[in-house]
Amino acid sequence: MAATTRMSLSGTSHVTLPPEDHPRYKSLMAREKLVEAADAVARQGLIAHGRGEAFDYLLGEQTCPPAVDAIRAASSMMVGATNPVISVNGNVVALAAREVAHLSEVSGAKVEINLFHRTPERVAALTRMMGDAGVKALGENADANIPGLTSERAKCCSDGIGSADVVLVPLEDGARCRALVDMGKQVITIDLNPLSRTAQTAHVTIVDELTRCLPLLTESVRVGAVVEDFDNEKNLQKVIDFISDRLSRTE
Ligand code: PTJ
Repeated sequence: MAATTRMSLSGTSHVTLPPEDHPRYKSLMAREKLVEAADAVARQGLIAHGRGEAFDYLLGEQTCPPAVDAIRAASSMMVGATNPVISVNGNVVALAAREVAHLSEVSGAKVEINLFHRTPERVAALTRMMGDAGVKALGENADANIPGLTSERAKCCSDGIGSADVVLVPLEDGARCRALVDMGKQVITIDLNPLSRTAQTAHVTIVDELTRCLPLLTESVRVGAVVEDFDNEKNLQKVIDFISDRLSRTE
């Protein structure tokens, strides 16, 4: 099937979309979603997405066995939390607003728009997008700061991240992840790069693609998985071994 000119995802313009039988259809449509949400996604987010794509190639675009273990550990942490919060940024909302909404519903976690490149316009746009997915997200009335960070990226809500015991921060910047850990939060991240500072700093790092991982995490929360002996450092090493094995077998 050839590429077609079709109505854009938002229905506001015509764009050339990949044919549905294109081998990279899912990946190309993810790019399309980010481009469509251009006002809400930071330009830097497009670069971050490209880095993620490269790591996903190395993983074979699949949820690897260590990621399955990390998903179970993360869900156990969320189930045991008193005040869990899902922190979302531009990329996360553009790619997975519905999946976040579902996880929030099943886990009881609040959702907070929490941005690195924060502007009132972006927070408002992302709040609307989460609203369209059925979630009343926190973030617009940020009244607290994440200690150790300066400027707009420090802002958060006292009834959200400020008072959370467990925070899920997909696609997070390393300094902000470190600041959340230093606040005493239990931090879960989803990050395709097992070598990133965020991956190395969080308590549970799920090395998997966001949209592939969220439904698995939601299901694991639903069944109430209990994991008591998770070692993030060892798990990351297993991911690196998984990638190395794949690469050494590639002809
Ligand atoms: O919307 P804002 O203003 O909060 O900004 C968001 C970005 C993503 C720009 C900001 O948080 C940032 O700069 O992030 P980093 O430091 O580039 O880290 C993003 C990490 O997410 C990188 O390690 C990528 O490999 C990874 N990543 C990118 N896309 C995906 C991903 N991990 C999982 N699934 C993805 N789809």
